[in-house]
Amino acid sequence: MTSSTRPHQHPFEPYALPRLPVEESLRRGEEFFQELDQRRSVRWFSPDPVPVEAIELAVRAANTAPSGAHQQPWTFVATDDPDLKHRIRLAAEEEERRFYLERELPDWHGALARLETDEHKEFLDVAPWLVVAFAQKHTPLPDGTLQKNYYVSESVGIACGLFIAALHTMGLATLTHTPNPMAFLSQVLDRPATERPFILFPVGYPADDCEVPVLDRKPLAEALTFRRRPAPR
Ligand code: IYR
Repeated sequence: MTSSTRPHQHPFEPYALPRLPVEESLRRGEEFFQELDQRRSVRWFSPDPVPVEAIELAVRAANTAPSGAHQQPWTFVATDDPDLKHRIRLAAEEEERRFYLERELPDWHGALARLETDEHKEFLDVAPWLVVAFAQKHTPLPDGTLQKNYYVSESVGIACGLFIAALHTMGLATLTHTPNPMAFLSQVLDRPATERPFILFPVGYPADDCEVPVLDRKPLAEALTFRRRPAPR
């Protein structure tokens, strides 16, 4: 059966990608990888403004993510309001104080030591934008009922990855910040109970004196294992 005679319940349309010559395809892959390999998570931001269009473009990129049953279970809430940012900082620091100072955290302390993070989250005031990705476990439908969404974390995680990549390609830095617990973000940003905060992204240019910890990426041989069919003899 060819695509044109395949019966459909829902409208379909033809789709093709340009068939790149192999060398061109690999060249683009190399270029894309080299670009992404320059990305680092940043905790020291410049207060310089970032145009709202950059945030819109990054969310347009995120919004192309594949999602379970195409339910697109994300909302991105962006604020450049200094008062809102400060309320978020104060609430995040309160959670983080509990995390760093009050809980028993031997495992965490070991895992996080290299990052030298602490309960102070100045970047939440300094970065010109805070963007919070919310995950919708359910989506309210126009008839007032709730649609159950599938693979919500996977879908929103992929969308966040595209968001991060889009920011990077625009020369902008971010941090995947997850104050724990972060339910306060629903209150401060006035979001419905059908969605939960997923990741808080400060967005801006790196500060002039920004530093990042020296870290290695996992070697390809550890990140990728092939099980290929044996070469013919
Ligand atoms: N939420 C804390 C702790 C923290 C946790 C992980 I996992 C990190 O990669 C970094 C920090 C904080 O933001 O400081």
